[in-house]
Amino acid sequence: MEDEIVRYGSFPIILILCFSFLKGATSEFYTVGDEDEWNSEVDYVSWSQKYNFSVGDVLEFKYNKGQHDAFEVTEETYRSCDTSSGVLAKYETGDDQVKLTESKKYWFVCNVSGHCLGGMRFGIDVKAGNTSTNLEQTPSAKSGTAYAFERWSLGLYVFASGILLNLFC
Ligand SMILES: [Cu+2]
Repeated sequence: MEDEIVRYGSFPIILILCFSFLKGATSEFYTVGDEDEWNSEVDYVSWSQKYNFSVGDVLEFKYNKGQHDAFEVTEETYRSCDTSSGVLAKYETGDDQVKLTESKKYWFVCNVSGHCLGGMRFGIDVKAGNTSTNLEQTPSAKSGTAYAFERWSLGLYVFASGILLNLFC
Protein backbone atom coordinates (compact mmCIF):
# COMPACT_ATOMS: atom_id res chain seq x y z
CA MET A 1 0.00 0.00 0.00
CA GLU A 2 2.74 2.43 1.01
CA ASP A 3 4.51 1.50 -2.14
CA GLU A 4 1.42 2.43 -4.16
CA ILE A 5 1.27 5.92 -2.56
CA VAL A 6 4.91 6.54 -3.37
CA ARG A 7 4.38 5.46 -6.95
CA TYR A 8 1.22 7.40 -7.71
CA GLY A 9 2.00 10.39 -5.47
CA SER A 10 5.12 11.07 -7.48
CA PHE A 11 3.31 10.56 -10.77
CA PRO A 12 2.86 14.29 -11.64
CA ILE A 13 6.55 14.96 -11.01
CA ILE A 14 7.52 12.00 -13.12
CA LEU A 15 5.18 13.23 -15.86
CA ILE A 16 6.84 16.66 -15.87
CA LEU A 17 10.29 15.10 -15.99
CA CYS A 18 9.09 12.78 -18.71
CA PHE A 19 7.87 15.64 -20.88
CA SER A 20 10.93 17.79 -20.30
CA PHE A 21 13.02 14.80 -21.33
CA LEU A 22 10.98 14.44 -24.52
CA LYS A 23 11.05 18.18 -25.20
CA GLY A 24 14.85 18.11 -25.16
CA ALA A 25 14.80 15.76 -28.11
CA THR A 26 12.34 17.77 -30.20
CA SER A 27 13.50 19.65 -33.26
CA GLU A 28 11.65 22.55 -34.83
CA PHE A 29 10.53 22.73 -38.44
CA TYR A 30 10.56 26.12 -40.21
CA THR A 31 9.17 27.01 -43.62
CA VAL A 32 11.46 29.75 -44.92
CA GLY A 33 9.38 32.91 -45.33
CA ASP A 34 6.46 31.29 -43.48
CA GLU A 35 3.30 31.67 -45.63
CA ASP A 36 5.22 33.71 -48.26
CA GLU A 37 7.56 30.75 -48.74
CA TRP A 38 10.75 31.29 -50.82
CA ASN A 39 9.94 34.07 -53.29
CA SER A 40 11.05 37.41 -54.61
CA GLU A 41 10.05 40.57 -52.76
CA VAL A 42 10.16 39.07 -49.28
CA ASP A 43 12.46 40.45 -46.59
CA TYR A 44 14.26 37.30 -45.44
CA VAL A 45 16.55 39.12 -43.06
CA SER A 46 13.48 40.09 -41.02
CA TRP A 47 12.15 36.55 -41.30
CA SER A 48 15.42 35.03 -40.07
CA GLN A 49 15.45 37.31 -37.03
CA LYS A 50 12.03 36.10 -35.86
CA TYR A 51 13.31 32.74 -34.64
CA ASN A 52 16.06 31.12 -32.61
CA PHE A 53 17.49 28.20 -34.51
CA SER A 54 19.09 25.17 -32.88
CA VAL A 55 21.03 22.15 -34.08
CA GLY A 56 18.54 19.52 -35.24
CA ASP A 57 16.03 22.05 -36.58
CA VAL A 58 14.97 21.81 -40.22
CA LEU A 59 14.53 24.62 -42.76
CA GLU A 60 12.14 23.97 -45.62
CA PHE A 61 12.48 26.00 -48.83
CA LYS A 62 9.23 25.89 -50.81
CA TYR A 63 9.05 27.47 -54.29
CA ASN A 64 8.20 26.69 -57.89
CA LYS A 65 10.98 24.49 -59.20
CA GLY A 66 13.03 26.31 -61.86
CA GLN A 67 11.93 29.77 -60.74
CA HIS A 68 14.18 29.77 -57.67
CA ASP A 69 16.70 27.62 -55.87
CA ALA A 70 18.50 27.69 -52.54
CA PHE A 71 22.27 27.64 -52.18
CA GLU A 72 24.05 27.38 -48.89
CA VAL A 73 27.08 29.65 -49.23
CA THR A 74 29.90 31.22 -47.26
CA GLU A 75 29.40 34.59 -45.59
CA GLU A 76 31.54 36.26 -48.26
CA THR A 77 29.39 34.85 -51.07
CA TYR A 78 26.24 35.82 -49.18
CA ARG A 79 27.48 39.41 -49.04
CA SER A 80 28.66 39.60 -52.65
CA CYS A 81 25.91 37.41 -54.22
CA ASP A 82 28.70 36.12 -56.47
CA THR A 83 28.23 32.33 -56.53
CA SER A 84 31.24 31.66 -58.76
CA SER A 85 32.82 30.50 -55.48
CA GLY A 86 31.85 29.79 -51.90
CA VAL A 87 28.92 27.48 -52.61
CA LEU A 88 28.59 24.80 -49.89
CA ALA A 89 25.38 23.07 -50.98
CA LYS A 90 22.76 23.39 -53.73
CA TYR A 91 19.04 22.71 -53.32
CA GLU A 92 16.85 22.85 -56.40
CA THR A 93 13.83 20.55 -56.02
CA GLY A 94 11.24 23.19 -55.07
CA ASP A 95 10.68 21.54 -51.70
CA ASP A 96 14.06 21.34 -50.05
CA GLN A 97 14.45 20.31 -46.44
CA VAL A 98 17.74 21.42 -44.96
CA LYS A 99 18.64 19.92 -41.59
CA LEU A 100 20.78 22.22 -39.47
CA THR A 101 23.37 19.75 -38.24
CA GLU A 102 26.06 22.09 -36.97
CA SER A 103 26.33 24.91 -34.47
CA LYS A 104 27.52 27.65 -36.82
CA LYS A 105 26.33 30.50 -39.03
CA TYR A 106 24.47 29.33 -42.11
CA TRP A 107 24.07 31.60 -45.13
CA PHE A 108 21.52 31.02 -47.89
CA VAL A 109 20.94 32.74 -51.23
CA CYS A 110 18.81 32.20 -54.31
CA ASN A 111 21.10 31.67 -57.28
CA VAL A 112 18.63 32.79 -59.96
CA SER A 113 19.99 35.91 -61.64
CA GLY A 114 19.27 39.06 -59.63
CA HIS A 115 17.32 37.34 -56.86
CA CYS A 116 20.09 37.38 -54.26
CA LEU A 117 20.73 41.09 -54.75
CA GLY A 118 16.94 41.55 -54.77
CA GLY A 119 16.65 40.19 -51.23
CA MET A 120 16.47 36.40 -51.49
CA ARG A 121 19.21 35.85 -48.96
CA PHE A 122 19.60 35.50 -45.23
CA GLY A 123 21.93 34.23 -42.56
CA ILE A 124 21.12 32.42 -39.32
CA ASP A 125 23.17 31.65 -36.24
CA VAL A 126 22.42 28.06 -35.24
CA LYS A 127 22.95 27.41 -31.53
CA ALA A 128 24.07 24.13 -29.99
CA GLY A 129 20.52 23.55 -28.77
CA ASN A 130 19.24 20.79 -26.50
CA THR A 131 21.29 19.14 -23.77
CA SER A 132 21.12 15.64 -25.16
CA THR A 133 22.77 16.82 -28.37
CA ASN A 134 25.47 18.58 -26.37
CA LEU A 135 26.18 15.49 -24.32
CA GLU A 136 26.35 13.33 -27.42
CA GLN A 137 28.66 15.74 -29.17
CA THR A 138 31.12 16.06 -26.30
CA PRO A 139 31.35 12.72 -24.50
CA SER A 140 34.76 13.61 -23.03
CA ALA A 141 33.32 16.68 -21.30
CA LYS A 142 30.59 14.63 -19.68
CA SER A 143 31.00 14.80 -15.91
CA GLY A 144 30.10 11.89 -13.65
CA THR A 145 27.15 13.83 -12.25
CA ALA A 146 25.76 14.72 -15.65
CA TYR A 147 26.11 11.14 -16.76
CA ALA A 148 24.41 9.88 -13.60
CA PHE A 149 21.59 12.37 -14.11
CA GLU A 150 21.16 11.28 -17.69
CA ARG A 151 20.89 7.65 -16.62
CA TRP A 152 18.57 8.63 -13.80
CA SER A 153 16.24 10.57 -16.11
CA LEU A 154 16.28 7.72 -18.60
CA GLY A 155 15.33 5.39 -15.77
CA LEU A 156 12.49 7.71 -14.77
CA TYR A 157 11.38 7.92 -18.36
CA VAL A 158 11.18 4.15 -18.61
CA PHE A 159 9.40 4.02 -15.26
CA ALA A 160 6.89 6.71 -16.33
CA SER A 161 6.30 4.93 -19.63
CA GLY A 162 5.54 1.78 -17.63
CA ILE A 163 2.94 3.64 -15.57
CA LEU A 164 1.40 5.20 -18.67
CA LEU A 165 1.15 1.77 -20.27
CA ASN A 166 -0.52 0.45 -17.10
CA LEU A 167 -3.00 3.32 -17.10
CA PHE A 168 -3.93 3.41 -20.77
CA CYS A 169 -3.35 -0.07 -22.11
CU1 LIG B 1 14.90 33.32 -56.53
